[in-house]
Amino acid sequence: MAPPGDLREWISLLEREGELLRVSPEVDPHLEVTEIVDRVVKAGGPALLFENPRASTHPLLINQFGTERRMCLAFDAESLDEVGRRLGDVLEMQPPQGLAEKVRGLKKLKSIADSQPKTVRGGSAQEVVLTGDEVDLSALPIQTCWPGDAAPFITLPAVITKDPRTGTRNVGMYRMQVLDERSTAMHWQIHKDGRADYLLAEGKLEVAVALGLDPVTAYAASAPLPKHVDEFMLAGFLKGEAVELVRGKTVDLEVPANAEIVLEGYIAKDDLASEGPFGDHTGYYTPPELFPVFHVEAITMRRDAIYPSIVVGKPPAEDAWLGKATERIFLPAVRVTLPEIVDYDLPVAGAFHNCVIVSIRKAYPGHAQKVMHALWGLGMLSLSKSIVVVDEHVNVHDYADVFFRVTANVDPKRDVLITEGPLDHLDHAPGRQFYGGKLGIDATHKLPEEDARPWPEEIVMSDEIRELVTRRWGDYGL
Ligand SMILES: Cc1cc2nc3c(=O)[nH]c(=O)nc-3n(C[C@H](O)[C@H](O)[C@H](O)COP(=O)(O)O)c2cc1C
Ligand SMILES: [Mn+2]
Repeated sequence: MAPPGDLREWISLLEREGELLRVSPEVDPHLEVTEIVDRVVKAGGPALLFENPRASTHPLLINQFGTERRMCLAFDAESLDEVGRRLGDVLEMQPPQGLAEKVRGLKKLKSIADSQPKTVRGGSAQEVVLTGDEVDLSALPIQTCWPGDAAPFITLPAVITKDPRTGTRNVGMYRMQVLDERSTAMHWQIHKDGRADYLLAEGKLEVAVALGLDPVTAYAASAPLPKHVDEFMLAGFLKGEAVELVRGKTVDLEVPANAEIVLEGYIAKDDLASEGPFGDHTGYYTPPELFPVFHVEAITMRRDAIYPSIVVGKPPAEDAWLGKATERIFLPAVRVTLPEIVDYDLPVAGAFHNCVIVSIRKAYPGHAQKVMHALWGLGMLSLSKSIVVVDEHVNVHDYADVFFRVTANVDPKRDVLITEGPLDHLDHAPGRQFYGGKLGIDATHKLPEEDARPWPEEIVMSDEIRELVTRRWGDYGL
């Protein structure tokens, strides 16, 4: 088995696994879908295929990523850590010893070579081609998610651009507010690669937006890769099969051949519109702000195209597992820089950028602070507002245990670091946008050089007694 090849295969797989329900009554993409999905997500329920969204002929797929199990099905993996290991394996490649290792090494090299996207002549994404006056975004069942939202928003797109200097592709997931039948806003936040491409462009930047992809490629659009790395390559690597691309009909960009829907067009320099409010994953509405306008010049589609959507809002929402996938998949990559990291957890309730809990093999005084500073300098983790560091044996996913360490092991005067730096674009708490305070909490055991008294021993039962009680458990009549 391999991860699903396109959205249709994914839907069939979900259906076979009892992970998808078809909803046939007419349902309104204006708010009604959100309330249904919110209840289903919070109950750990299935993906939903709304077959008759109001005022559209396109079915709407939602909650495809809403549980850990579906996320694992998407990657065809037992666990998300297994997906991370696939990546870690190639990141940690060493010169092979002996024949067996050499063969394994070659396989890994092949998997990297095969991950390069390949251009094919045609694809189902272009079965229908609409241009000029035929372009009409209102034909799609685009959701207005929350009552205070400014308009309908496309929420699960893969936005494709090229760096005007180098030609390197970028794929990112950025919400798009519908402005009229043929234009949307493009919510390129200040730290993102798509925005960098836009800022580098003189005049116009061509843009293509793919909707309705196989789940791994859709996930890859949300992955925090360095700017020069093509997200389609990551998708190919994780799928074990190259992403197939076709040339756009009206733009000099390649788009996934298997997409359900593709929007082609351009963004012109300094052509901005007020975007928002939008009820975002922070749990609050983001206020109106100027963002670039995307002019849609062509729409290509599969016949009977299915429109994909996601609702974000107060956590937990469907995007929780997209975020958790990134957390697990990128752990080995974080460890390349910081091998002392045992594990980390970005709590869903912390909207991912608000809090990182990290466990380390502490080896020297100031080690926790070193890790905090390194994380504050590492990719998108640099936006983390607070970092909690615990010792290696603490389970970072057990928030009660973490709370115990934070309260028991911390002298607030000595172990709390308050500094400042860049913050998430959407963080409403700091006095200024983009920049503000950072909190580091060192909840590790303290060394004498860190101005601590001899650290007490933690209470742990001896192995001998534990084994004895396990052995005798049946005798106690408990
Ligand atoms: C459902 C969802 C919606 C997102 N919406 C936005 C958005 O509107 N703007 C944005 O800058 N990032 C958004 N993100 C995060 C980006 O997709 C993520 O940072 C990605 O790495 C951006 O790609 P880039 O690094 O190539 O810019 C969203 C992520 C998800 C999962
Ligand atoms: Mn990128």
